[in-house]
Amino acid sequence: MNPTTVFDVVNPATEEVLERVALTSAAETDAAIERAVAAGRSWRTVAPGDRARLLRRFAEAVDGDLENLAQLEVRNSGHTIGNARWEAGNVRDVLNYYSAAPERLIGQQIPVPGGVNVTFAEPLGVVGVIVPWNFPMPIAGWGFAPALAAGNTVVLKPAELTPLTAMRLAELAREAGIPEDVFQVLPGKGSVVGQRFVDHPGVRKVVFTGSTEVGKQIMAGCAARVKRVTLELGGKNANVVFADADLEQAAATAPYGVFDNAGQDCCARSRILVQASVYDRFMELLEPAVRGVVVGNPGSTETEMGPLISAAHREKVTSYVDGDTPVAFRGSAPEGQGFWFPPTVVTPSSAQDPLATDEIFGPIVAVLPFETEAEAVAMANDTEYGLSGSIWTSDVGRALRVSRAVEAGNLSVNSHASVRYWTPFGGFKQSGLGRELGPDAVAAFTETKNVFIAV
Ligand code: TAP
Repeated sequence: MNPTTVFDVVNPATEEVLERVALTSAAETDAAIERAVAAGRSWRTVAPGDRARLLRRFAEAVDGDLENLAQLEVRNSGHTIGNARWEAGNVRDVLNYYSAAPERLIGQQIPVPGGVNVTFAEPLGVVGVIVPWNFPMPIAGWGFAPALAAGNTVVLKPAELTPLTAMRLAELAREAGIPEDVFQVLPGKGSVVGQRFVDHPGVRKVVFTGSTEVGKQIMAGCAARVKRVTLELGGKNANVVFADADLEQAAATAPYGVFDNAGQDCCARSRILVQASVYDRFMELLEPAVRGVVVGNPGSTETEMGPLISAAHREKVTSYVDGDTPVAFRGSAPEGQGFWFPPTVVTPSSAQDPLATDEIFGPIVAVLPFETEAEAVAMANDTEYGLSGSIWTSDVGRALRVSRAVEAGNLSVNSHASVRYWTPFGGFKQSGLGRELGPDAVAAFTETKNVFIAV
């Protein structure tokens, strides 16, 4: 096979080639988009109850294949089996949640003089979903489930490195009875397939998750065609620990707030801001928690952290830690085959250090002290990102004050969880545009049409 038309999908824990996947060309992408346009003419007319039933059947098919999908993600992405099972379950749950939408695409009757005025929630047409490698299944589902529910057809590009679960999801959709051209998965390069989603006039909306840099290019490309866009981009999220917090709990959970998925998470709490009066005690408690993170075979249920996604990505992460880096302490990581990197805690002397400002997207966390609540808020906001964050305190008033003052889309108090499919997810500032999940996500996949009938 021609090496420019296939991609070797690699297991990041073993470096073994899992599969050779054919890369979709620009011409094949255009043909798929045109088939999606044609399929949309009938998909939008499917009776709401039937569309809902098809989405529920798709959810059942995912549920029936859950263990297979999870094991596939362990091999393709190096996710721990516990996380991968949650991720496949999340696709099922999101499909079930949005299967209620087709029968609730309710418009308004607005009183006007001279006639009757009604509004309709119309589908946009073809939606292009561009998915990164860090959460291949959930991020795909957050795009395709509400889009399909609203009567759109979907073309989806998984990341080149991690296409396998998305390809399986396309098979499951077909088994569930969703017509082939209504939901198409096109493995390939961002610069080819993703770029055609942006440039092809048949695609009416692009949903992109990935780096802020590529997100800006996509937004510019979509602007040229007034194409709708939802962007979920990077983060440099703060975990703010006040002196009045339950310090044992804050320190015990901080590693999971940042090292989950080996730190390859736009919601990773990669800055821990600690009130100066408890800084030393917090670091004493954090050290055993970090050294205790179980790093290794992602297929084992004991494992808490797997490898990084690729050799190139490990090189990027490694570039942040050299002989001069103020490393406080590190956990362990296996030697030999696999793209391993140990959980690492650094203590930069300045909040402007790249360790404290860059989205490293790996298991490195910067700990910084602060004196007052106002300083904590200023430090948390001293970034162009604004995706998520945590606030640890026992004072409810402070929890609410700081939650309102931090410029981020998803905050957790005495918790690090950012994602629940019932609630909106998205970023402030350069972390994105628009919201996914929650009750309002379907509105992002419809146009409001106003119709006046003279009587
Ligand atoms: P990106 O380059 O942003 O890739 C994300 C997705 O966009 C992939 O499917 C990619 O395809 C596609 N893409 C790339 N260039 C494109 C273009 N010109 N037009 C349309 N689609 C395009 O991210 P990455 O290279 O995977 O990771 C780089 C950095 O981005 C990471 O280190 C991290 O900082 C950040 N990142 C953030 C997130 C989230 S959730 N915010 C997720 C992943 C990465 P290919 O697979 O072919 O590249």
